[in-house]
Amino acid sequence: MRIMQTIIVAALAALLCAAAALSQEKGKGAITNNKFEPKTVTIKAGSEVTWENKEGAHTVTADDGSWTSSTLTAGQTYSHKFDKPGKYPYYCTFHGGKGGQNMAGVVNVTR
Ligand SMILES: [Cu+2]
Repeated sequence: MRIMQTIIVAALAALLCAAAALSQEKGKGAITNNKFEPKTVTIKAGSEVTWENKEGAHTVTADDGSWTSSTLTAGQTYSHKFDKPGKYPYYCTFHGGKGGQNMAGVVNVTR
């Protein structure tokens, strides 16, 4: 199951089980040590990605400004649903920049 491969944080396993029970595919990302893990998350169109902030204060902000979280502190999550296939680069406004600078990642949305 491809979505399982995006999980790198054991603590999210319980959440994954809950998500797997739903018909909609979900993507997960963790925010740690001033980086997004994994840097690229691949999901199917119509799916949602949830980022969980493990430490520090960060944002998840689209390069094109079309969506953004508020400032997330440790333990907070942010979710965004992606309806159309494509590559959606994002970054942290505190530690990264547009175009993949430093603290940044990509959501790859497939059909
Ligand atoms: Cu940050």
